[in-house]
Amino acid sequence: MTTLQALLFDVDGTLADTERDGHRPAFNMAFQAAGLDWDWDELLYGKLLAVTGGKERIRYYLEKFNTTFTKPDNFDAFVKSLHASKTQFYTQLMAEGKIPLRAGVERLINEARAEGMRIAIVTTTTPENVTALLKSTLGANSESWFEVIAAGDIVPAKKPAPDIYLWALEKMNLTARDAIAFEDSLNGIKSSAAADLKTIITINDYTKDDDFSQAQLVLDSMGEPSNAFQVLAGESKGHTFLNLELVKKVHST
Ligand code: XBP
Ligand code: MG
Repeated sequence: MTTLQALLFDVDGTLADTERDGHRPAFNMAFQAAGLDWDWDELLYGKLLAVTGGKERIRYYLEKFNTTFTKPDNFDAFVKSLHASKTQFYTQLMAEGKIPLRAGVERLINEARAEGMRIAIVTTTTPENVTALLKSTLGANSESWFEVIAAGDIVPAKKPAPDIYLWALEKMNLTARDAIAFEDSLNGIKSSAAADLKTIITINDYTKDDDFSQAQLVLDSMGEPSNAFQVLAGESKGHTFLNLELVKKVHST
């Protein structure tokens, strides 16, 4: 049996519910600032989440949901600048500290650090967004707790491709058997499973109906000692919240 050496955390939806109240409003603020009348409401945003990556999502919106928009000649530059503006609005929103970490996330990260477990971030979001979220929730130096921050355009093929997980594993000099992934979405589990990683899912409103049959354990949240998780699939082995002991048990099954 291989010993668990590292925890690989997705960000959006897993560490915090950033999509509905962070990314979505930031996109809308950028659209408004650019004089565009586009408005991504909660329902539409759920459909747009089929595509990961903000620039990719803007293109997908125009291909599938706003087909009458006349694209400017310099379309690539237009998307890039619109997305850069969205990143600015998003990091401002994070700095205001309105988005907390999900239940159990800080506790599990602290436990992992106390035990000397290696931790990393593996996400499709822009690196600045990760920095902003970590600073506002875990403190100014928290970014340094993570050995690798694999984010954004580091690999051209974003989740559901396995590339970002494979990149992080290579950087850490680990094989998939040495680590476990934490995800919240179909694109996330597709990516981690294709990288051969065992995966624990914590669902959210946008992902609760996704197919998580490739996951080892599916929970409504990581839970807390005073606030038990709900097990949606897999075995919680007598535990009522996700701690390192349960993570290790899941990894070894
Ligand atoms: C989240 C994403 C990201 C964010 C937007 O993926 O798909 O694209 O929605 O961020 P994950 P950017 O759950 O893997 O973190 O606009 O910076 O791309
Ligand atoms: Mg996610």
